[in-house]
Amino acid sequence: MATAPSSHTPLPQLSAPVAQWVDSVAALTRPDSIHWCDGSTAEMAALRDLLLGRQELQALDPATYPDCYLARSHPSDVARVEHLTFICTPEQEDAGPNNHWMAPAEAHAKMDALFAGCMQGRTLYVVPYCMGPIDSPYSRCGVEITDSAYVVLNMGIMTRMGRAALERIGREGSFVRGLHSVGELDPNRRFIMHFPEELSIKSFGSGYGGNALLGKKCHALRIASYQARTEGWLAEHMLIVGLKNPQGETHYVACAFPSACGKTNLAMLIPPDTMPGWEVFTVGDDIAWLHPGPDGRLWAINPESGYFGVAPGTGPKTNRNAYDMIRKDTLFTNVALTADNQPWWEGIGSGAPAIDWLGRPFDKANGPAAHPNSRFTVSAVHNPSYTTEAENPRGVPISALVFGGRRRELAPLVYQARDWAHGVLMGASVASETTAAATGAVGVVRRDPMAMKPFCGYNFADYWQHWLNVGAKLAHPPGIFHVNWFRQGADGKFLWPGFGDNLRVLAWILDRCAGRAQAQDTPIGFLPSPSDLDTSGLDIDAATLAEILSVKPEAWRQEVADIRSYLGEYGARTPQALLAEVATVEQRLG
Ligand code: GTP
Ligand code: SPV
Ligand code: MN
Repeated sequence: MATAPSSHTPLPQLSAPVAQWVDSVAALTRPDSIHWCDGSTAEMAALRDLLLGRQELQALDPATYPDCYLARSHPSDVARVEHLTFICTPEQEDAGPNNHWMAPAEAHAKMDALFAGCMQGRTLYVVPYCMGPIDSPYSRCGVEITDSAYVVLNMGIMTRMGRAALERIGREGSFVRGLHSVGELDPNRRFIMHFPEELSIKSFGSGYGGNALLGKKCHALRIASYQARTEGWLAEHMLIVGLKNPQGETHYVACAFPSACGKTNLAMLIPPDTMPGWEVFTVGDDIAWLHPGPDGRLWAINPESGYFGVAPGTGPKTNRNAYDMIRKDTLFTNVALTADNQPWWEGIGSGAPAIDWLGRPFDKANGPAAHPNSRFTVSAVHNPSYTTEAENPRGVPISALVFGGRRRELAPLVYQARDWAHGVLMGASVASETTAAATGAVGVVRRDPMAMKPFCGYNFADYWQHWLNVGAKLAHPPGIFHVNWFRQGADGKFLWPGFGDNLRVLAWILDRCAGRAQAQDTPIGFLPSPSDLDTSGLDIDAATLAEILSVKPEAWRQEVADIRSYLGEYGARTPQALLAEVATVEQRLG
């Protein structure tokens, strides 16, 4: 007879399948000791002290940044490594042209050779976690085995980590297996492998972010997107934000922007002074799991419980909520330091760097003081705009879905899809300049469909069909929109003020969903006229506003030709309905 788990039960007894897996991993990796994480405050403090003792963590000024710490990663290990990230399905076609692929047997052999004996002299941490509220039917659990105490600390902030997660695993039986070792941090012995059919992940050779915190991109996006397809839901690279208008109605919006393109900022924006009565509630800043509800609406949970946010650009004028939230209990990675031991990064708005992210005396000849992908890890409850709706097991109903990219040219400030299928094309067509969130060139425009290019765990063609199928199940689908905060003038300056002023665009979006706002019908979708946006008190001239709200037919004809050829790369699997949408836009452009 099954008995309810008690808080006195030793952790390994809560789930025999987890204990067996830990034994087999220990036999392969040969750690000196094994530590089952319970997620307690005392455990986190002990790990922090361990890292402080090893000088892998440094305390920041306790007067201005209490309980804040700096970690420096290996200089070659500062971002996701897309070229070393693989989807290992039996058939290469199922991973698709959007992924690097390796046959599962080959990938396991390669990884197991790297893992053999790799934890000698180290502690193996067993990290049980739950993605999503512990009591939500939409949440999914996993266990990460890692030899990095820094990873454990981060997972403790970013996920519901510890005993409660392991108890749920014990009840449910199934969990995602994530095996991680920092190895020697050698870029030539670094791989992030996903086995979606086995619900498992093997990651070796990196201790950074999305490569190493396996609950985040590896589980909650790559593995979850694969599961979501078979189960009828969506796992997306989206923030979730609630917006209460002055009339007191709250609507939730989910937005997919590529890495380092503004999700954290939009999720916690502060309304401009000229929009009194608006309130903003953050549900999530990076990942959304979306389910068609019995009421025909789309419902979203945030599987995470913290933020792993970009530090540069975070200042009191751009993102006051984030600036305030990272003043205590925050783990910083690869930021610079002031002479009085406070964290510093480009865009913080005060102070001066004394020590750069590599620990050298700052010299501007060496480039930015903080690494452009330096980050903060902080619990979501520290966000001034946090809402307990983030703990609602049902999630929140979504009124609008918004895609966006970072494009200095072409894409207007905002436009609306005519219907769901057109919106899926809009998502599939997202293009954006690459950023420092992944290693490689920065500022190169590439297609990043639904902001999922690095994160979709299967063939994009099948993914677009799945999006179409989900829409067909929704009696009340959200409106679909595209935004671009990043248009630049010839002088390289941004044409739109962005940040808090983005609420002006979100307000138009919600009014469109409510059937209240005007728009012009253009070949690419519905655009606001300048007078349709609330521009009171806005610092922008009429010509600039007209420019970012215009559609240039010749440039768009070229864009649509490029979209058609991009979709063609997916061959016969590309949904016909998507190609029909391309044909409609082509015809409207003439
Ligand atoms: P990931 O965590 O990598 O998925 O990124 P994200 O999408 O959450 O990006 P984030 O909000 O951290 O923004 C990345 C960078 O873009 C930061 O340097 C921001 O200051 C900057 N940024 C965000 N919103 C805006 C905006 O509206 N306008 C401009 N010009 N910059 C912005
Ligand atoms: C991203 O790159 O989209 C991130 C940071 O959110 S990481 O966790 O490193 O993936
Ligand atoms: Mn992200």
